[in-house]
Amino acid sequence: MELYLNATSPFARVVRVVALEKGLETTLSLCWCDPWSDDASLLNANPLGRVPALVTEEGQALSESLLIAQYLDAQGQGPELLPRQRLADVLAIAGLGQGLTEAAFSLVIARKHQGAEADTSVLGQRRQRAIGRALAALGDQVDSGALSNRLDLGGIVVAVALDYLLLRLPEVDWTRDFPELAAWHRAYTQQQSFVSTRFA
Ligand SMILES: N[C@@H](CCC(=O)N[C@@H](CS)C(=O)NCC(=O)O)C(=O)O
Repeated sequence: MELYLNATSPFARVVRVVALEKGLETTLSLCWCDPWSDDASLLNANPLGRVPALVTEEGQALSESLLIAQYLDAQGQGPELLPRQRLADVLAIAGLGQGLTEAAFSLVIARKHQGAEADTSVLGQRRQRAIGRALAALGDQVDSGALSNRLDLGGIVVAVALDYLLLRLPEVDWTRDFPELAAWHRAYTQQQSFVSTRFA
């Protein structure tokens, strides 16, 4: 299988962590690319020009990190990352994590294209409020035990989202504001699949 990715994409990192956890890393050929330069082979795999994109052994091209994760979960070995018995719980957490990544990513990209104005724009302010609320909700999930040390897609997406905030929006000092969430994140990202896919 071919995985199109770049080194700082949180969406691609989720897919890599899932592939490692499912014992599929040796079946993946990593195709590093720059999604912003209309890379021809990426566009061939994903006309939307976004990473991650996965081309399966059968030549089917998949896009959208969570859909790719679902596919890999069904293909690989080991415990299910989307366990049927806890499906709604896992998806609820994965949705919060994915939304957090999307809000952060959209702010980062807006800054890149519009500069400081991105932060004061109506959309930028909306994204910042969304980030704050998502962090508070995740803090509550740790307190209630819903976000635990169990390895599943929810935990993976959230842990990557939090790492992305540390990388791109360090001024969002969530480790200070949510110490329990920070402790959860520290422990969760000790797993080898996170260590070996650290943002470059
Ligand atoms: N919802 C998508 C988001 C993918 C995405 O936005 N990827 C970024 C890199 S982090 C990208 O390729 N951006 C290029 C573009 O938007 O043109 C997913 O979950 O895979």
